Amino acid sequence: MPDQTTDRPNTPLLDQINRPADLKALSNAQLAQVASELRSETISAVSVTGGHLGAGLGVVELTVALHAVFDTPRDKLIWDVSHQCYPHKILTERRDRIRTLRTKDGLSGFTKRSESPYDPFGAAHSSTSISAALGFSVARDLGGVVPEGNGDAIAVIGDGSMSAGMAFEAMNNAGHLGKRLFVILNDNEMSIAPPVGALSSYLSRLYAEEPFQELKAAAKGAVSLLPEPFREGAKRAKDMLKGMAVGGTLFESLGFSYLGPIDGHDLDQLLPVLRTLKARATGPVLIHVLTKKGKGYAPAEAARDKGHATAKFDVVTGKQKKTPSNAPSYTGVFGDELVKHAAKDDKICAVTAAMPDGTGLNLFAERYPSRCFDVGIAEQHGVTFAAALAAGGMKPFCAMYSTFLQRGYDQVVHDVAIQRLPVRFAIDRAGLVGADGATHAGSYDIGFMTNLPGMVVMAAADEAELVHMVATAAAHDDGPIAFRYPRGEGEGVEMPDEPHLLEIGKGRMIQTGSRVALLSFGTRLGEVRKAAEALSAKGITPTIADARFAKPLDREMILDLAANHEALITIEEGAVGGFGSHVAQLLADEGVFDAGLKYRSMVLPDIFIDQASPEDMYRVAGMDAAQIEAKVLDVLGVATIGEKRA
Ligand SMILES: Cc1ncc(C[n+]2csc(CCOP(=O)(O)OP(=O)(O)O)c2C)c(N)n1
Repeated sequence: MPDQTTDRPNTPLLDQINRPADLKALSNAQLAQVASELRSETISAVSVTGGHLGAGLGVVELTVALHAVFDTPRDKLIWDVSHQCYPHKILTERRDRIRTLRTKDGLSGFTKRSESPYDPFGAAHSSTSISAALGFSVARDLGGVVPEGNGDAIAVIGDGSMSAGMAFEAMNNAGHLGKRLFVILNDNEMSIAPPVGALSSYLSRLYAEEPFQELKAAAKGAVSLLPEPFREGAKRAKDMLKGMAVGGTLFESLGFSYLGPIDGHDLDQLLPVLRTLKARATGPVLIHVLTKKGKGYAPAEAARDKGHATAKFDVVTGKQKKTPSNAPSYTGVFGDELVKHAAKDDKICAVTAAMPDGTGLNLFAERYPSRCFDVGIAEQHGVTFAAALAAGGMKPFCAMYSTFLQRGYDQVVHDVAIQRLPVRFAIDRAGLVGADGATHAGSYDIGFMTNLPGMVVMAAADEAELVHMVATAAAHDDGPIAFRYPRGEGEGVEMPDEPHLLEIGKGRMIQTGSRVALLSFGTRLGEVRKAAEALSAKGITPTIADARFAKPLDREMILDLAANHEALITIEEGAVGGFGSHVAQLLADEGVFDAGLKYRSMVLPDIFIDQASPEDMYRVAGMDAAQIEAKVLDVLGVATIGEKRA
């Protein structure tokens, strides 16, 4: 549990706000005061929990304004990605638990339906909010019934998230349906890294224009309908009309009324605009709001990523409290190795979907900018783009987190696998990831990649193995190949001087024992070794093997293990339907079970595991060393005293 006793900011007015409805009675000036206190409270909370700081600080005023004007939870406020939701959580009856954010049994770092009625739609992957808001609007108009009632739907989406295809698919549909719907484009000129692409330049052009382009109504002379700041006489009206002619045409052509850009830190602009729109809008409206990521906290404003994600920190100095690492991170090892290969082979190129730092491609981008592509939050496009890079004779590494690769799955099937194109998938954050929780768990890629004909699927057991796998992937030109590795630091193993090429579909023996064989795929190997040590103290020496490949399987090794042991246990950091399922299929097809082999498969359980430390999450999953040991004792029929059977 985070320390609850650290200095708290002085928040007299915020202390009186128990729910969003309490904001209704406050003047604009008092709301500005609430915003200021809310900012301090957010900084204070994140300093003890760590987490997403910059995005929340950027929407403090917007959060206050939305809750002051709209009637949540009847009105559905939907935060895209929802990494900016901490101020929203503080205002919506969760302030007492805000210092448990992202911890075991604490508040989620994202919006979550099961957590609060004020979170009508959960998120964590980007660009879903407009689709969700449209769904709520249509449900409302069709008479859908929910306990809180169905009012307005408001999506708040960042400029980074707006670059994804889904956002445009939703706007296209919303413009066509013409339902009353509010989309707030929170434009802070940042994604995690600076945003890329033509949309970002388009938005920059919009705010280079005069402020306050107005709704169509303004053009028709209905200026008196507008709130006070819009009635500032002829010049303002002229500017508005002038702005209208150039501003927001992209959104208007999609069927939205466009309003903006307005200063998202100025409640005197936000409140009247939102009040007017709430009173008058009939169809879909896009409100373009300019904000600053990290606003109001100097260390965040000054940081390269504007305080996107932070460890716990000291509020006064902004210094983060990071535990020193003993081994290189898997991400760093991948990034470094790829740069080495790129130096020797000018066909190697790299694709990231808005995560240059997160995937370790930043160094590659610096050294070989013409061969490194940040496609924005656009995994589907990124995968197809990589497929065509391969078809065009390049050697693309498509580096994505397991959880975000899910977005590009049809493209993996249709554009890469069916065409047997040699795209190299570097799958980061494989397995359980900790504080980001279930939405970010990399649980499914073993299953969904091994399903595909012709796909080679590897998992690194440690950072040295990752070195070999990068080399193996670079050399593999026959078809697609994927290698997965977890979040965080490696095992601290000795690193090879030179990588060597792994034979496709061949595993390696780690230790030869008897009675039971433990066949590991990926980084559970460390826990398997620990379990084996504990077992040898009990007189059982298991055989240990590292499969390296889930596809193609090392049939010879697996059948040999099966033939020479009473029991075989597979273990992997993935859901059912992955490595173990393929092994079971092989054993069944070969009639091995007919001869009585005891087979067990340790996979992630069929539940979504809430956030906690990765160690805690693996304990919940039943996959730590003690639980592996218990599984062995269980399968061999050795009684375990005082221990629950795994
Ligand atoms: C599909 C998907 N890909 C990648 C991410 C990782 N990610 C989380 S926040 C973020 C940046 C979002 O930028 P923006 O929408 O502008 O919001 P800001 O953080 O600037 O407020 C990214 C890339 C994600 N959440 N979902």
